Amino acid sequence: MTREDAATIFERIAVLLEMQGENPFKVRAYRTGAELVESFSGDIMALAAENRLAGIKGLGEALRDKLHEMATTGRLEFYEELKAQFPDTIFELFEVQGLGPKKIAALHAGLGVSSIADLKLACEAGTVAKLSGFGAKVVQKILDSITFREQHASEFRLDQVHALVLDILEALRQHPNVSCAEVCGSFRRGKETVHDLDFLVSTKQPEAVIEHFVQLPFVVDVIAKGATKASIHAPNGVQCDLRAVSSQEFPFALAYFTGSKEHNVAIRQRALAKGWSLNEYAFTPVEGHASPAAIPPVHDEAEIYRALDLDYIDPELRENTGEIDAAEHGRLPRLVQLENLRGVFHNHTTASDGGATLREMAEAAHDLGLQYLGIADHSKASFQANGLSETRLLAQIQEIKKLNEEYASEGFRLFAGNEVDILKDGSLDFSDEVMAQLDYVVASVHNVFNLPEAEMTARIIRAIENPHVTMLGHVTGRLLLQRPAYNVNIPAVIDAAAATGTIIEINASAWRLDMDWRWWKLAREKGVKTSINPDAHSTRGLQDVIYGIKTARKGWLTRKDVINCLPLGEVEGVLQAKRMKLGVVAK
Ligand code: DGT
Ligand code: CA
Ligand code: CA
Ligand code: ZN
Repeated sequence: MTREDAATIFERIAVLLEMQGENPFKVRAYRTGAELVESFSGDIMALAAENRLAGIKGLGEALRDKLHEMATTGRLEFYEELKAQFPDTIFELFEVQGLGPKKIAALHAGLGVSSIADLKLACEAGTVAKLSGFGAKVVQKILDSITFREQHASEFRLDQVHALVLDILEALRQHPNVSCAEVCGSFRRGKETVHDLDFLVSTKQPEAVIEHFVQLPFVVDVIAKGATKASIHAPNGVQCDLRAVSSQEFPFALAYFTGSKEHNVAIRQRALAKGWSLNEYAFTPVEGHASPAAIPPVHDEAEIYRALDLDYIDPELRENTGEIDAAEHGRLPRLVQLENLRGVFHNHTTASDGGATLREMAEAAHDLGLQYLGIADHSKASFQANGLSETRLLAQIQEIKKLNEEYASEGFRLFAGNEVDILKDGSLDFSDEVMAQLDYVVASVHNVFNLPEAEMTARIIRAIENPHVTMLGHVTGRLLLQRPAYNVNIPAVIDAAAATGTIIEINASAWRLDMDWRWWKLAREKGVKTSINPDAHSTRGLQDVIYGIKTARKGWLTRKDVINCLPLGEVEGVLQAKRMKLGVVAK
């Protein structure tokens, strides 16, 4: 059993116990256990198998025994028995907005609702609205959430496919007959969600490679299989297509299957203008063309672009939104890369709703090679996330100062910040006096999502106008495939950020990727900077920056646009710049 499986089981136990009205401390223990198992820095399942878990903080005896059982037997009797009291589909209900354990328990006990399908019928029949604690408004919210999910039923977030992509590429590359293997399609273009995954190999023995692919251990079923292509389903339901081509065809197929379709259409037009037709296999002279240009040899994708008098276009830019013109005139941006990041802001610790302590987070960041870590736990209005009071925040600042004395000799630094709630009227959850003591502030909306656009926009702009608000957190509040963005006028927010020198984050959680890549070209033109923020709630969460990098690249951003590419020694000035500009600290 993998650590992810074990963590999921702990999380589900917490949910089921909560539904049964178990004592909150017991529920919390399983939830903390799940976080811990996910983010533990050693091989926790191996330790569990050997009964060597004693002394790990946050893991009591009951959970240690359960982990041991899972690591040695591959199952957990306690969970099996608990689960047997509910239908398997019960967990879907937790993905519906507005439903928590108490409401789900009431629906289950009162109406026998145990799946999203049941819930939809019960809402439509009017029986849910009659349950105590529900009402017409709640029912409407549930129905909206179900509709939104249905509209996105065949999409996957990056966190749902990322590991699978790496596993498949490795399995393909290990095959002796494969010379090159790549992932293409929307995944290669760094889209925030994908419908299916498209793989490509070059080989002289396509049939052997196709056979290998359809027999990979995680293949659930084979949708189609031919001599040079096949499609399968992976365990989470995502479809994976594979095509096999020769090495001469590979660059053409790679370009073609990377798309986007719109980019391909525009590129083919350019080829036609030279007298060539372009498909997934080659350039060929257009039949009957008066004077087709000579076709140069092509060994890689870059040579296809070169043949068309274009600079190489990174896959993330291939959306036909101006990249071809920029490539023609040598004006493509040099896109930011993961290696450029020097630190990260917006991270949570056990002080609010994170799973790792300040020190654990700092050490994890340091181990990743980062020079600094910004802490941004929740503020007091986010009580459901154990947000900090003024007293606890000031104590955390002191704790950070002490740790920094220790880290100074290692060239590492913690920044004291906070993710301060933007209240309904746009005022902030901490006073200016308190915020002035922080190195920086991330301001975010966490409640009252249903305001009309003008009101929500005014609320956010009011927060932006506060000189202590260094950056704006997850600007639209969307949860990909689960909750739509709230109504907000993004161009107006961008203008306000530009006028005040407020940074807009790219929240790198695969659930958010907010602000969306489609807005960044505008933001960049207006001079707005970003910070790629993992919003980490565990040490492992720090790695979500890989998703944020994709969004930044898709938004045409360079390292100069991303403040956390700056080294320690320079980034401090950027954190203070807005306060200086707005005159609350001396220049
Ligand atoms: P998605 O929907 O997330 O799977 O998005 P893509 O872009 O991966 O779309 P997919 O899997 O249907 O096709 C992969 C690529 O193959 C696509 O980006 C461009 C290329 N392609 C597919 N069908 C066509 C087509 O009819 N015309 C052209 N020009 N290209 C196509
Ligand atoms: Ca695809
Ligand atoms: Ca496809
Ligand atoms: Zn937040």
